[in-house]
Amino acid sequence: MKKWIPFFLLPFILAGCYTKNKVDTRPNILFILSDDHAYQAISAYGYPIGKLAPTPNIDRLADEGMIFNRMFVANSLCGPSRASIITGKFSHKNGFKRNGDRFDPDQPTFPKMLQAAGYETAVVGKWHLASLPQGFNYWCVLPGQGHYYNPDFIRQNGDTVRMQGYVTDIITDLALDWLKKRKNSKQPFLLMYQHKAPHREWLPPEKYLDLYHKTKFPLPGNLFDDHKGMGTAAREAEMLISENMGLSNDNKIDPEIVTETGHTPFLKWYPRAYRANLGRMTPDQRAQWDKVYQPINEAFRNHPPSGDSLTKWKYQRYMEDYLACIRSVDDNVGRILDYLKETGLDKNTMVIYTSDQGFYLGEHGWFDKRFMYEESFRTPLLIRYSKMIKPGSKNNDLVQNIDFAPTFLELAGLKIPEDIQGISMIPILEGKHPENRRHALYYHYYEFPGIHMAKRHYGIRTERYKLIHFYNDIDEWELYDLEKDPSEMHNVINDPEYAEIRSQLNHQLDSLIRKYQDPLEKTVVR
Ligand code: SGN
Ligand code: CA
Repeated sequence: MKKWIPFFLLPFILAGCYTKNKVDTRPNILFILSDDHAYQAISAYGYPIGKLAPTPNIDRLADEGMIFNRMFVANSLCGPSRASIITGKFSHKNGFKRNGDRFDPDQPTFPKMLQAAGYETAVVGKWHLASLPQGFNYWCVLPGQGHYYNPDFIRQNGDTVRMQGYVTDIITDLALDWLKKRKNSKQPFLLMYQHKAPHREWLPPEKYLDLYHKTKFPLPGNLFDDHKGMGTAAREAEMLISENMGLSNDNKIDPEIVTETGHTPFLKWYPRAYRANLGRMTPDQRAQWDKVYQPINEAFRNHPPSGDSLTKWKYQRYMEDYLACIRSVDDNVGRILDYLKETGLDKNTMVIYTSDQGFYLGEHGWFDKRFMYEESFRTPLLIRYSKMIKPGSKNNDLVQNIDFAPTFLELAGLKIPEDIQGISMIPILEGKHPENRRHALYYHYYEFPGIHMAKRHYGIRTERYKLIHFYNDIDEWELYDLEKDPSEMHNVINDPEYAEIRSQLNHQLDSLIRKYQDPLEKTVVR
């Protein structure tokens, strides 16, 4: 039977064909997410480490765009942070509170909304949300944390395949291949280019294994902090370089030498992890590894450091490997930025560089993250988009990772759904100082008990102060005056001089809890 198209529908059908053939000039979005990249380790931020281990390609985004000095996360942990980024919501709203939870992939996310509105979307690299990606035309992701050497990837057809090479290079190859394949596409794109590096256990690529072995990294002033000025949560956390960092898995000393020199692995699985990491290497990769690490092992065996010298030695080893991983991220970011330039895509692409949280590089004696203290709560953010952002801009507004979703939706000309909790950064990017900007940040961390034993807490950070409540197996409040005490060494919660401030902050915190509708399940013990 012949089907007749009703006459009144014809204009709509013709308009549909027309828009299909027309180039959609809305901006592209290249979202670069690294894992555990501390702002202290990006040279554009100007910290001493950045001078010794520069990141020239990431810095290009600061020179040509905007660098944010006050970018924070909603929950300083990988999975939760990624869930907040794609939903624009706090963990209690998107349901992903701890690593190990499963992200409900049926809920709305900004990639889904962009895809539905005509964007071509892709994600490559670390995903870490347990469920598989939705809302992407193309994806290829690492299972869980992924591996540095010869990593496995889950492909869209459901296969898991092992790819030979170094994870940061491979993720970049996948991103570039996708960009090249869609070269003649008329649609704008969203590419989420997400690195595993520089996540623990910091395995650098072959060519950078000894890159920083001759560099002496300055010790943070509070490397030997006893946390007496802080609180129980800081004292009981298991993230000390001195005690909880593994000589084998983290510092790359053979487990037999660890035992021989009178040390014990802090956790039973550390030697296993060391062997598993090395066990993935090809004979050639392994030979290059041994060439660099055997002399370090020998030196350790012959003159094993102890006490504070051991802590300093571990810190130095940690920085060498961590920063060498970052060097490779930076090189690969350079490859992508060069491609954008060569093809002219740079003009119509917003490029974002950020990390899933901050990281301790020895501050308070720690590695890892989780806490609402500055180094883990704050994360790097650099954005370049020449049509909107004045080159060389520096921003001090309080922004948070729940702000990405509304920013990208607004950029694409879409309506921001009412239930998104973030605020679009577009006015800030345009150089405005908008009235509705954030004056206080809310934070909530849940993963306790668990690895590193950082207790549950929530709190508020204003321009100057931070009030934190640690709960569940304790009930303790901490207050820091960030202007007088930027390193957060002195909890002034019981100082009568701060009584008035404390009650004001309490009040403000209550209103944030109400505003964001956090049910605060204080009684949950897992
Ligand atoms: C692993 C790490 C931990 C880290 C968590 C979470 N150990 O368990 O040190 O805190 O991931 O990191 S490792 O030796 O196995 O790497 S997150 O970035 O995924 O949240
Ligand atoms: Ca992380």
